[in-house]
Amino acid sequence: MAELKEARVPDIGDDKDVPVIELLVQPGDVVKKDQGLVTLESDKATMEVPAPFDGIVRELKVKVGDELSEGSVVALIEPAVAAAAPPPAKPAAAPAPAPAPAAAPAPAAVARPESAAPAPAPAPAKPAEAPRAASAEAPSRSSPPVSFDADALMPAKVPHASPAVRLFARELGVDLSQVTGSARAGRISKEDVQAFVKSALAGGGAPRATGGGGGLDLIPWPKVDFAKFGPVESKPLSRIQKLSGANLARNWAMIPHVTQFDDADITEMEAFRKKLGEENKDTKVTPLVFLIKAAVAALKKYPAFNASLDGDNLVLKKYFHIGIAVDTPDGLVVPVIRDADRKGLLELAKELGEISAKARDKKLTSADMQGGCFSISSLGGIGGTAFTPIINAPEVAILGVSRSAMKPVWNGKDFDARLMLPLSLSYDHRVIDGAAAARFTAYLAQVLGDLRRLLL
Ligand code: CAO
Repeated sequence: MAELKEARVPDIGDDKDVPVIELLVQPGDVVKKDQGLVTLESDKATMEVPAPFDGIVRELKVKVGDELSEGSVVALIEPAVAAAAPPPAKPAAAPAPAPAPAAAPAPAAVARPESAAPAPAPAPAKPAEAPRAASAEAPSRSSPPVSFDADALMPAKVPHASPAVRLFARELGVDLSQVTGSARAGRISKEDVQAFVKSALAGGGAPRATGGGGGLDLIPWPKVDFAKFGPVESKPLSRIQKLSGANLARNWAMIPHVTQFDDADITEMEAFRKKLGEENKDTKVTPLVFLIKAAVAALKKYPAFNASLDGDNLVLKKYFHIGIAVDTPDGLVVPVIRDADRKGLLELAKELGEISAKARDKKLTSADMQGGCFSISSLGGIGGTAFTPIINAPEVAILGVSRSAMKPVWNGKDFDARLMLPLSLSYDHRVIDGAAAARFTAYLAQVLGDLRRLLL
């Protein structure tokens, strides 16, 4: 047999110890240059390690679950010129690793970053991963293959799924090892995760909730032939609707919601807003920017609202990133305005205009929707007097805002006509109690009623 050459992991940026999730070839396979040998999957992307030249795979040096870095040897390949003879069925024994090719640097990996398309909920910080190799050490250029705990590495125990699907599953609290993949080589798709959740909700088995939540023992979803009762048209849900629907259902089912209602007297605020609008004709200043500022002030005063549950701990955030629910033709998305505490009203107004436009033009990236601390859902431009917003997990509260209206307010002697803004604060009752929520909305109303309080 001619000299075997190594196929190594090429430059994969900063990623290290990236797990192999799929073997794309077997010993004996004829491969073309750039053909994928194995698939690696980091938290950010799925990538194939390509064959550096045409040839025959004589030995695979890795197995599913191994963690590789740049330069790790993936396979021994007999180059095509030398490999004219038909390949043996299986190599009898693993040949010793051939010396590294002198020239021929490995070609760049074909990185397939997963879709950065809008996802409705911010990603959790860094949840638990699927079982990984017991040893984190990647084979170096000269080291022999590292041995791993076979039990932790049984291929069946390492679910094949892209980073986006893993993230989606994590957000739903689904344990991927319980999901059967329907795509190529048993790979798990988003649809598989959705089907798993649907079946679980219909009584077919509960998704294992991260943090130990029990499953819902619900009766099956009613199956009705609607066409029996009149003409119907079936329209598929948009991708955003499916994603946000799954998030909303999870959040509604798993978070004990309570909604606190209050009214803020924004008569003076409105006069100031109008003045600001006249002075800054090219920036649309809506009540929402004042709400963002007031929410930041309330979050500073009541830090439990600027927090997330992490098991038995409450993670209190020292930053103020505010999610804004934006209605788009394809469904609801929640881009995040970062460091809202450091921005003035006009800067917030400008940014709000930009993210709303970006959302409606479908240009939001997943990064634009991550890291939120607290969300605001404003239906004030449309109407309504109150509603119950659903908390955007892992946040613990969300402020709903309805349309302001002139109302008679008793001043002790007479009724005054005041512009009142309805506030609806939904909160996670595991973290926040009713008294704290009432204080929070009362303080919000105070700030909105007298913006000088923002200076305190
Ligand atoms: N009371 C009275 N008027 C209000 C108001 C309120 N609370 N909030 C906004 N308005 C007015 C604005 O001043 C604006 O008036 P002009 O056109 O005369 O200036 C008009 O209503 C429209 O405002 P807007 O909706 O364009 O702007 P916004 O900053 O208030 O909101 C955005 C921006 C992106 C949040 C909003 O467009 C949106 O998408 N809202 C829907 C959010 C949603 O769907 N939430 C539900 C989630 S749960 O399913």
